[in-house]
Amino acid sequence: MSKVVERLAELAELGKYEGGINRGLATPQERKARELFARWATESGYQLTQDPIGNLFARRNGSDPAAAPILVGSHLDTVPTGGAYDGAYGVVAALCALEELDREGTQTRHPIEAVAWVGEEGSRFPIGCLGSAVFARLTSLDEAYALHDEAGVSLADALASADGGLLDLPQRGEQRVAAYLELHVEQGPVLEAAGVHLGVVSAITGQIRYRAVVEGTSGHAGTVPMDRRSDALSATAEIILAMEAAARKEGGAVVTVGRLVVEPGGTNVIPARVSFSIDNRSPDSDKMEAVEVAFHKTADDVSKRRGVRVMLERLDVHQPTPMDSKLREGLHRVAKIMGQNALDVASGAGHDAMCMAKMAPAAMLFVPSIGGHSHVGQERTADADLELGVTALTRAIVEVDK
Ligand code: HGY
Ligand code: MN
Ligand code: MN
Repeated sequence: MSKVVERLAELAELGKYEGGINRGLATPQERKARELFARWATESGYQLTQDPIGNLFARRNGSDPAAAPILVGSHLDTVPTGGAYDGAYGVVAALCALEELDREGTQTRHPIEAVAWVGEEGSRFPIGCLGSAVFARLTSLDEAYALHDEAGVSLADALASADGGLLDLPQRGEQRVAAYLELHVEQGPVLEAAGVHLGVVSAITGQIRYRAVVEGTSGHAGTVPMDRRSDALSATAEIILAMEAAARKEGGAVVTVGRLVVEPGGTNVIPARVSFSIDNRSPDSDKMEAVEVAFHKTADDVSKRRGVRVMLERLDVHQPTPMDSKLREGLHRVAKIMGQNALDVASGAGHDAMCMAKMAPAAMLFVPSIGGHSHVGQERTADADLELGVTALTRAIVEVDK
């Protein structure tokens, strides 16, 4: 069994339950995953450092110590019903690529750093790509530390805790990045349908995350006549369906309400307050705008017609992010040399590469997801594709180093 397959199986045990894998940021299971990465990297002789939010960097020296490092990595955290490959694959593959360079005795000019980003999913703390956003200075450390989970625990406290916190490692000082590469499972059906084993990402879709609250009036489910109600949940339903209709009408836009809380939550009590998440995405920012406009139009309408109050808070905004064209050409050259015809594919999923592209040339490689499934326990990629991806990543590092 290859190292990449073996290590992914070991990681998949951390946070595993019948619903998939759950490794939220700064939880004991996710800390164990960071410890495992640190152990593997140390065993292979790389210098390990950590930054203040918990990102890990395993450095393989280049011939020119003054050169800025090439960073290669992905994230170790998962959504609550995660699979074994989203994020973890790119982290393990980065380490395997460095070890492959050692095995073949290839000396790069740039130092190469395998990176494990923290908090990419934004599952426990509500900002996505948190570790890479802080690293790329898009979010301040203080802002990040002040975030809190649904139990009211702040990230600062979670990172200070013994069982979920930072590891005991030297601080990463270096801030320069020559280039960023990320290998990831596609999480969609395109490569499999095309019968292609490698994808070169053209662009990462734009994404806006919000928190919305609708407030109405509670009351007895049996005695309040329908024309006297301000039912927060019925108003929310109208808003959600209006956003969905706008996304369908625009085409190429997707909107998802994945989490919704109804208060007070009694079966015979009219809902007084609904809070819910909105995940609005499109490769075209005008379309994301159109979905947000649909929210506000319907919110105004139901406020008047149903007597409810509607609030919307933007939590996280990422504009559509094109990948670096020169790096993309390099990835195509690598695929060609490997006898693989790589497909240009857009990424509907968000990635740390969105943040890294703000501070350095960034590019992504995809391998196929079986059935396109992801963010669910049955997420799966064939072992042969996992191994092919590591080879492509190793060759890509050498290509980018030139
Ligand atoms: O939500 C996303 O697209 C990513 O998996 N965090
Ligand atoms: Mn994900
Ligand atoms: Mn991911």
